[in-house]
Amino acid sequence: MPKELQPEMDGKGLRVALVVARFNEFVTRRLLEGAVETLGRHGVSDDDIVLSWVPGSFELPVVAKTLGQTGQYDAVICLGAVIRGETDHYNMVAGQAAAGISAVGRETGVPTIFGVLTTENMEQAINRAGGKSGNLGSNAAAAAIETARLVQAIKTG
Ligand code: INI
Repeated sequence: MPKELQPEMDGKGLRVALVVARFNEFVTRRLLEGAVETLGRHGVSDDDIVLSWVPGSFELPVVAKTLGQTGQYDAVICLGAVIRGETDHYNMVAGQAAAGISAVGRETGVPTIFGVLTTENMEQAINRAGGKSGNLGSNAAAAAIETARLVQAIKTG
């Protein structure tokens, strides 16, 4: 049987950085609430969470990278809401945020979580930010804990 690495969903002692886009703040505040609630439920202390706001989702990667490079965090969670408008600005912002956040994780080695909603309209966004379709911020927090613990387990052998 293979030796399976099974990260515990225990957040105690984990240091987590949250980066949140102010654009569509009505939605992103709810993502933030979901993330903080889930981190706390899994044992992450308030004292071990830092929060940075950025203007929009496009700015998430550069701040996530700066945080990751400090070596002070076990995970960085990026939260944003990109809602399709009249122009193709949506595609640019959503695509660059996704590619940038993905690159940050690879470059820093720090789990960097994509908690950016991409929806056709505000109603869909609200549904997925604590409404009837759950809360992506909460999912992002759970992904951060699991991935951070897995990385630790791999490093410690
Ligand atoms: N930023 C978002 O987070 N969501 C959006 O829906 C959005 N739209 O549609 O424009 C958005 N634009 C701002 C962008 O993220 C940058 O802050 C801006 O372009 C300055 O670099």
